[in-house]
Amino acid sequence: MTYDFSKKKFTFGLWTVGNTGADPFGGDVRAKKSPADLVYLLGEVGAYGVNFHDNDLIPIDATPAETESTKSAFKKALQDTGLVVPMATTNLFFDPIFKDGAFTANDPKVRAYALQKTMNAIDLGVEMGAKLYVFWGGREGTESDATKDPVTAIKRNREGLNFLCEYVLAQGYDLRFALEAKPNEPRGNMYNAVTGNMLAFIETLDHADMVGVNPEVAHEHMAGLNFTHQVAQALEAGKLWHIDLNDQAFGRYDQDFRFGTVNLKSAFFLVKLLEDYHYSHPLHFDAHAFRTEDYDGVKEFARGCMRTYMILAEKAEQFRQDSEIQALLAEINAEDEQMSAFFGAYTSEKAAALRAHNFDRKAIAAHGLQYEKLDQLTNELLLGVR
Ligand code: GCO
Ligand code: MN
Ligand code: MN
Repeated sequence: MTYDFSKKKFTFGLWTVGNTGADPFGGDVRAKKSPADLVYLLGEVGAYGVNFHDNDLIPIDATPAETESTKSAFKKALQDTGLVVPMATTNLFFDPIFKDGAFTANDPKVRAYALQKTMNAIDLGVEMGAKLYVFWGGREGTESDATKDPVTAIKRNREGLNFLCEYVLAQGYDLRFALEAKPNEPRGNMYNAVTGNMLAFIETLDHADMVGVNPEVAHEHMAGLNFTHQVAQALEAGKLWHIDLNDQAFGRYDQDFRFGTVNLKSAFFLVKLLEDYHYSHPLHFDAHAFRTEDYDGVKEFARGCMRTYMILAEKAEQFRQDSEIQALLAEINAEDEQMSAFFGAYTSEKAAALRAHNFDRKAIAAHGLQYEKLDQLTNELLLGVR
């Protein structure tokens, strides 16, 4: 079956389809492609957009001439393919200067350099059309808490983000930020480890309204959490402005697998949530092809991410249309008029009536909820036999 990928804002980072397969145990298995060539590859598979870290596009030691020629080849590729750049970000983890973090590093020179590098990277992102700027604290953490006061780290992080929000406002850029949590890797432990931490932290910023989150499947799975619940909290708070889709077995290293590779059922509930609430921001696949693949395999990987999303979106629609499932849900969620009188805003009359009400605890508890049946119907729908 073919799918019309243009119905969704599917995006990939230059670092995702451009991943050359190196890992801590072995080197590159695919030849490095230029940013422009990666845009053409994404155009071929039917993606909507491409994201980048500053140094995915412009190497950290590029000369002004190299910078200009890379930028113009990249812009031409965008024009030729019709791809857009919805998001950009800074590489604040690769260069050795960031070995102790960026905004939270103990060395003030590193913290100042991180701000300078991010201002430049924001300019580059905006030049390419980005409307969203992601902050992933790649090395904002510790191996040992003997080395850094975690409260100081929070304050440094806040100061950095406040400074950069002001920078964006001063430039008059139409740009919002999204913070991406990760519990560990590459640091032993990272600050603001999960999306819930980020949501609480954002409310302490000077321009909280400019800052949302970019949750990633793999990161919350690494922390052993239910990703859909993390996303739901961000969504309900009006802060889900971007999402990193991939997959990851619980308890393993940072795998960055194709969306749906391992946990198809969780992926379904995630897609269902996004579709139910009409999530309309980019769907970014922050993942890469298996190390066994050549560039044909990379294209299979990219198409596979998008196909799985669309198939699961269809399944979510089928779930909504399934009369047996919907009848069960209606029964499970049925209101009780007598109880409605107790809900809503507090009044002393309500409290008094509630205190006087006699609940038949045992009869209420004796009632089976049919969740076994509902979950099995969901499985059968996913297995394609409904
Ligand atoms: C990771 C992260 C990164 C970020 C990227 C954008 O585990 O390495 O997910 O891929 O998403 O740096 O900020
Ligand atoms: Mn990741
Ligand atoms: Mn990510």
